[in-house]
Amino acid sequence: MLTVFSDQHALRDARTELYGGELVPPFECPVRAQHILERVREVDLGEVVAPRDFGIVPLTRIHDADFIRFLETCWDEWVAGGFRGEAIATCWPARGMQQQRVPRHIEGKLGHYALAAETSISDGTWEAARASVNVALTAQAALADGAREAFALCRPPGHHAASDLFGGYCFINNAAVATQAFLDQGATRVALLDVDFHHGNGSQAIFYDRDDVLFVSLHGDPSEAFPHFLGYADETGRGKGEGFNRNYPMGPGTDYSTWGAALADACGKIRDYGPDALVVSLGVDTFERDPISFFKLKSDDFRRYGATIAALGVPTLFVMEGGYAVEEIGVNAVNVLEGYEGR
Ligand code: FKS
Ligand code: ZN
Repeated sequence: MLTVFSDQHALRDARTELYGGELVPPFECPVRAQHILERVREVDLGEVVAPRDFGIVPLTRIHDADFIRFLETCWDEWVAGGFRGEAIATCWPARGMQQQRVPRHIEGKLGHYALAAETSISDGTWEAARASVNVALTAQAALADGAREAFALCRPPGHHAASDLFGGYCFINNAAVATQAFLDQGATRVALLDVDFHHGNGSQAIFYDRDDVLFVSLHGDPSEAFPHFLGYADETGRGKGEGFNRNYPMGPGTDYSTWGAALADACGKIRDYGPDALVVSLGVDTFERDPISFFKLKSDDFRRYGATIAALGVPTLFVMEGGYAVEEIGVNAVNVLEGYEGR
């Protein structure tokens, strides 16, 4: 299987994450991508290529122009504001306050566009996010050119980013942009399967009213896990999109007997939908030793579910999302891809 990877991911190297009331080194760090790439090479998964530049237009199919502009200019505005640390949102348009007006001051803008406070914006973040979405689009183009599968080794991740929101380590929704690219190139239906431990609130929100994308997500129960405010089982889509959103929230301690059964059910929905392409938001933070998650999947389980996904027989684009057990992240992510290839 082809892997697309960009060295420029390393430009996303924030010093701080707000976690447990402290500023700690971010869980979402450059070494994650390095370890995955090393494992891709170790097992000889296939060719590794650098991305092409697709420009801004494919991003504007998913994200608002003012949001893209904010990401592009945030760091410079923050520095111009005279702040010494990294750009962190500290105030929000909460209940009863104005949601529509975008403040002129950078602290107001951060609150308007942030869905959470853990994700600092730092120098190079925008450049890395651009490279990451180009990785997804280059892998998507390989499928459009006839490949049956490809691996977009994206970093930073994307599934929490909505049309005008960043956070949860995400800035541009790589999987959503790639999904839209399939549709813009003539696909009629695309399934987006999100197996990251966290609910893909951004992807869900982006496609919630639509029937040309089936969004299916397996994740930690939002009542217990980030992003906390979306991802419940009764969120099934709206209007024309009714029935085209499926959530499988699961509780602490969930192991493969439960998780695998949810995946089998999810794959049944995907099969019934009959998509032209499948995009997998691939997070391996479902692993038993992940430091910030509460599922109990073992390394071999990743291989098993790769095979389950392959049995759908649909051209498949894997887009890297989360996973923070850094030592095992390469084995776990590549196990999914090897399982998919039946090796
Ligand atoms: C734990 C707090 C969790 C943020 C978690 C973000 C997860 C990001 C991710 C992605 F794929 F986007 F990277 N704070 N007590 O793994 O979903
Ligand atoms: Zn995650």
